[in-house]
Amino acid sequence: MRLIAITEPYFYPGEGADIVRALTEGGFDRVHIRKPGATDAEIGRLLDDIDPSLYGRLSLHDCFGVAALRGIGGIHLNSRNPGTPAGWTGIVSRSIHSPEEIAGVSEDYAFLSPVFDSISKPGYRSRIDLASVGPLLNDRIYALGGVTRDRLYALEAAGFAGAAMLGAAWRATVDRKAFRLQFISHPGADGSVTGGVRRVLDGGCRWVQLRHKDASIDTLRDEGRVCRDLCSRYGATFIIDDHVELVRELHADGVHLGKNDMPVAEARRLLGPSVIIGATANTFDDIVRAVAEGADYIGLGPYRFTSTKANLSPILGLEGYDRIVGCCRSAGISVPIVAIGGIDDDDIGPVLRTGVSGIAISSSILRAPVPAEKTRQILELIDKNT
Ligand code: TZP
Ligand code: MG
Repeated sequence: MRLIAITEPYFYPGEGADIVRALTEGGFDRVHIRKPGATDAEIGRLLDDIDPSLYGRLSLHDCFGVAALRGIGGIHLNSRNPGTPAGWTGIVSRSIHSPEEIAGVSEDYAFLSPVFDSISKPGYRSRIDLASVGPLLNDRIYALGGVTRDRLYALEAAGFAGAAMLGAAWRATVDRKAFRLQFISHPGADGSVTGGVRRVLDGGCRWVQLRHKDASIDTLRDEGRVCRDLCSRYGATFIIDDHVELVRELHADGVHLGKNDMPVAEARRLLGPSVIIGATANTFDDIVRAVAEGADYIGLGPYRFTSTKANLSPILGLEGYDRIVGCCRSAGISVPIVAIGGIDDDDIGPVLRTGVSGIAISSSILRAPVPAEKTRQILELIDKNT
């Protein structure tokens, strides 16, 4: 089964190195550089960061002149660039969107999409039936749309010659088990957040968000270093609240952004696809927007009133979660959602039954006499209810 990676539509720092890694260590046979609206100079700068010995394994979706000039192996035809340029002797591929189009493919290969509901285009649902497409397929048809590594076997069995991945090729994977309990830090009596982090990790929590609202950047940097070390030791996911500028420096796994923080799309372009970006939402529309901008998970809340956060959005309650999670399901949005805000033991079962994937907690853990023990109990409650 041949494997192709398609780039994210935007440029980001370090992308050339990611493409090299995909071709040399990631198991990909080819990389398609798809950058709608990019200039020749922008594509040229990306190519400068890639060893020319790999150029034969690249295809360009735009700037075909650059492909000819730089000795790129392939071009991919699309509505922006529908024709093969005169004199082109390299590989040619294109996209098709229904099994009926397979017979008309005369190019070297074609992507048939969407074979699954798309990861990168929320709401782009599949209408292709894997069980019946087999007899129509030939050795030039690659599956595209919602492809992940754990779906490759099914695609091979269906008769596809290969598969193309976009989102799954580059994006961070949210550890679903770790996601089920997220600790939101809050300063203790000593003014520091790190004591609480130590205790929840000891209790088995494997997802920590460093949140310290009034701390200076220097304090955050110091606390962040401690949290990074602790999370690495316990194999926990480490997320920084608000501070996009600290993510690279502290080697955090991700950042959590609220409505008054840097927009998700802007953070995505600065940080690239492999950093987890979480977004706060209070409505279904917030979720749609955040996912379209590239959020990997959603913090949906508040569940009820809490003094941990100032300027709370309207309280959602169980009814709010029911309604919003239902809207996500109907729209084909499968991004993991964590419920947040004043959640206590008795809420865990009912909140999880609305369909959210995790629970984020601060005060009910920190106020417990033994926070590590409380963490263990909450994890047990979560596991009993999922
Ligand atoms: N966002 C919405 S509520 C909240 C945040 C950060 C605080 C959650 O803490 P607690 O103490 O569990 O309500
Ligand atoms: Mg914030």
